[in-house]
Amino acid sequence: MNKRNKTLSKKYQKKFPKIRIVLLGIILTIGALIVYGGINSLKSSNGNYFSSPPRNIFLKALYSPTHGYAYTSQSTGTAKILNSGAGANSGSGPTHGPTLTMNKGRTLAIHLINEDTGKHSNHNLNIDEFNVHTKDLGYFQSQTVTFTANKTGTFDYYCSIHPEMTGKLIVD
Ligand SMILES: [Cu+2]
Repeated sequence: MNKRNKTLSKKYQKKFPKIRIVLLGIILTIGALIVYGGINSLKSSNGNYFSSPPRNIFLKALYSPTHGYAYTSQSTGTAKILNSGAGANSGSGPTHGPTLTMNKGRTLAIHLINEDTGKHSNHNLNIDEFNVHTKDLGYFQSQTVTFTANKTGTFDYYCSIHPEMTGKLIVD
């Protein structure tokens, strides 16, 4: 090794000591894991990857003495809601949950929370055509289901525990 190479090698070692290389390796690994997890979380329940950010819908499952068990809208998010569910209907009897409208190809994230302060019953949410099924949520539990509206039509969402809990999803 000539003198010049020796100095270069020393300089190199100073600039990139082993510990830094190890740290860089760790950081790159963590970065790769984050990217992988991110991509995986973009996969919706019916197997499509999102091409655009999901639209968020917040639904509450609750019990009211006048309307019984029902879904109501917690916040409209960016999805269009044609009616506001319980409370919009006057009188008593079962009420329909908010009607959700979506353009085909968009991804929907439905956030369901059980706010059944009246009965503390379990609730779930299903849309068979899009393979959407939450678990049975206990009082104050919540779950988000995400799916891509990849076919047009009018679809029912419902709670399998309470037949009167239904609502419509329109994809056009
Ligand atoms: Cu229910």
